[in-house]
Amino acid sequence: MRRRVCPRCLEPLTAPVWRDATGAPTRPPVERRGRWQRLLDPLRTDPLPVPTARDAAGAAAANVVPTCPRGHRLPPEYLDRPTVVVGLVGLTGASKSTYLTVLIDLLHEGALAPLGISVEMDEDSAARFDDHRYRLVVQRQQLPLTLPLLGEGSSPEPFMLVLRGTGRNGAERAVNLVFFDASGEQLYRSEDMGQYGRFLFAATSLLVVLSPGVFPRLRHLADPGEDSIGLARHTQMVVNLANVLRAARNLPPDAHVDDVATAVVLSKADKLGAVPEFPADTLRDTDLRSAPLASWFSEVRATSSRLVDFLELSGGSNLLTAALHRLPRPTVHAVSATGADARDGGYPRITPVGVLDPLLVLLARAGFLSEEGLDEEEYGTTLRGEWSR
Ligand SMILES: Nc1nc2c(ncn2[C@@H]2O[C@H](COP(=O)(O)OP(=O)(O)OP(=O)(O)O)[C@@H](O)[C@H]2O)c(=O)[nH]1
Ligand SMILES: [Mg+2]
Ligand SMILES: [Zn+2]
Repeated sequence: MRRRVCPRCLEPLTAPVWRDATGAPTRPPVERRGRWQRLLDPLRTDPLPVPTARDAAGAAAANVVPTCPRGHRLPPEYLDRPTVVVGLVGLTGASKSTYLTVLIDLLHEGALAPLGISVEMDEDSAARFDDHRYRLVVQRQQLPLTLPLLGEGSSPEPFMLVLRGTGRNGAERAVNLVFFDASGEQLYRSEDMGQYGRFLFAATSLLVVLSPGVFPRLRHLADPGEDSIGLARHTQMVVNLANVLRAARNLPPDAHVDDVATAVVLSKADKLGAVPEFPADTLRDTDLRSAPLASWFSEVRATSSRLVDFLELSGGSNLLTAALHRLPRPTVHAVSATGADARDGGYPRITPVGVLDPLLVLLARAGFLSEEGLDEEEYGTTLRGEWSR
């Protein structure tokens, strides 16, 4: 079972603390308790049971809400669902915020509907998200750089979503999907990762965003400031990230991490159209209506290795070696969030391509979608199974 954490302060959650309208801790407003139960209470050593939907309904009526030990309000029924914590990692200007804004917008527009999955967003996240969306998608302006955090041990405010679908047996399944988008400036030094990247300790899914302009042979595509960052710093970022993941689990530096998956996103791929070596057909949208997910996934596996070849050819061998060997279960994806370069602060249009794939893979790795097609062995077994019939 995954460790449950408060999405705001990342404190572990075993049982929520219930609070009244003034914020004072109070009892969960469950059914009336008999004298015997009250007498037995002090003898209890097991943690309080996780509240059910009925408790939550009662609580809402009584103006009592479940919170984490530090008093952060939890979304309704948060603890009833497993949580997928996605951490975005990438240096300044990599396209983390732009990609995430476009991705969440597509989710809202029903991108997962062909899989029978609906998406809701927590009220508080929705208000913050709307600001980003309005600026990028409606006004077609560049997003501002994400501000670095000040307080040590803090984390950026997450975007919290709930995905609901139907499992194989017809039962409803739901998952909390929590995204953390930090400032690239604080994702490079290992001490900063420890101080401002606490979400990385709780992350089960990683989106590592790399801009083409940072690769030596693609330097002519760099946005202002990007070419001065240097590829070695990106490699260092990947190595530090790999160390943080293992440290969070008390594992030695080269240990296998089995509960995390990584999607490496080659962002701004719209710029790569004019690069002759770029395998242009790897930049495409997954049409979930035209083919089953498993066949998209075996294609993802193939495009991923072609993209690795391309990036190695572009001078990224060291970076790719670090990412593929040290980050858990990596796949590489070509993505364009906006479809075009910004000119004078504005995009001519917003036409995203390939944005959904990395998330689909991460959701499969986290167990919310079937992983079929993603791994060679698994595909091989299916084939062998067919042949032996
Ligand atoms: N051509 C193209 N440019 C993009 C795309 N996404 C982002 N950019 C450019 O890259 C700039 C930086 O993008 P951001 O999303 O702010 O980068 P970030 O990774 O969030 O950066 P920090 O918040 O500083 O860590 C944007 O202002 C655009 O100029 C894309 O899909 N295509
Ligand atoms: Mg940003
Ligand atoms: Zn909290």
